[in-house]
Amino acid sequence: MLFSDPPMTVTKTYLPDRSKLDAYIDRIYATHHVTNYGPLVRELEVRLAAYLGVKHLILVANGTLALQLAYQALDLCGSVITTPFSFPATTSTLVWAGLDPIFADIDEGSWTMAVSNIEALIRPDTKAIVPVHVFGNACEVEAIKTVADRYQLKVIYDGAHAFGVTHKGVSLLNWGDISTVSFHATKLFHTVEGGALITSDDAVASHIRLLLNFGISGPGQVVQLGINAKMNEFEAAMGLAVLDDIETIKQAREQVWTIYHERLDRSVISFQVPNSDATQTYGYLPVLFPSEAHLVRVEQALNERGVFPRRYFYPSLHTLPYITHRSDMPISQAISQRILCLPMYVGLSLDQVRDICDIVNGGNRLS
Ligand code: T4K
Repeated sequence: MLFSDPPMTVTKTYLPDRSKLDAYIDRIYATHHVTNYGPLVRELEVRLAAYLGVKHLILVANGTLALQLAYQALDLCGSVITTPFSFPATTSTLVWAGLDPIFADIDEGSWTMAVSNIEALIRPDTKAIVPVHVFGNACEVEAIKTVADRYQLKVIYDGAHAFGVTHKGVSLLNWGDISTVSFHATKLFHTVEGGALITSDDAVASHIRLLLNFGISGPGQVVQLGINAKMNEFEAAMGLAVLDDIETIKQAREQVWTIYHERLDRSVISFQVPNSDATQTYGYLPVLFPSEAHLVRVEQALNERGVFPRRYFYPSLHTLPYITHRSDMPISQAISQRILCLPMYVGLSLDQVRDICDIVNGGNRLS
């Protein structure tokens, strides 16, 4: 049975071939243009927009700033309906912006926001819905649009995990007034740190471009409030080199994903129920255990063999100390306590994946 040294973690950053990365970095050395919307950032924006099939893709320094700029660009105030099952950034950015997060509990199978919970939570001051395509699983985008249109609410999708997902054949990131993505080092596609905002609205796109650069429209022209959220050229160089390899990355991850799905015992664990109208990302490998005690036993057994999965997303966000609008979220609470994300990255051998599956499957026998 496997013992992994060095330890096997939930993910491992993909690093492209050094010579390919160097070819992009040589261009930075040739011009000394290292930041402030340089040629590599521009090139990456064009290539990513084409690859993903979206109209405007605006690169920023990280996925958290992408959310903050989205709320600012849509001039949000008051309360916002969001999901309790996500990474803290989904909620913390709302609180940071002075918005009041109102949680709508998730669906038991898809782990995304249950649309049937939204309407009852809408207050006179509610301005938007912020759902998450959690682990890349597409939300019920059509039903969310119906509710949002009925109450004239904006929709901002936190698509941090939704790189490359299509819904009914078109990019999932085209849904909502704005979608955001994270290009953090732990993601399937990354720029070390980074993120992007995606929108089809020309005016919103122009507004975001001003917001991310101090509100400066040209020399001596500060036309609005802004902040520094720029991606730099070295991050773009990494992004361009990773994008060159994206099909290889996806294929390698799909192989790992397939072994997990074939080998894990569904009488021990269950998987997230995928949106049947959408494609997979192969970004994460979350599994749901029957109880937290069972999860902890398996996690310990994996740790003893040098394998370190991660409890994304725990705790449920409605329990965070800075939440003032308290409510019970029984499904998110129960699910967040029972999910473990197993190792999923390029370079993981298929034998290692099989060994991890055997340890997880043996969880019933662990005490
Ligand atoms: N919305 C959602 C739904 C999100 O999930 C996130 C971020 C955001 C918004 C905000 O986007 P960003 O502002 O981060 O762009 C990670 C990431 O930091 C975070 O981006 C991500 N979601 C979250 C789900 O996971 P940690 O705390 O798990 O990172 P860490 O350092 O423990 O790394 C996990 C494993 O990855 C390590 O055990 C080894 C490997 N690793 C990590 C790093 C940093 C590498 O191989 N190389 C590395 O450089 O948060």
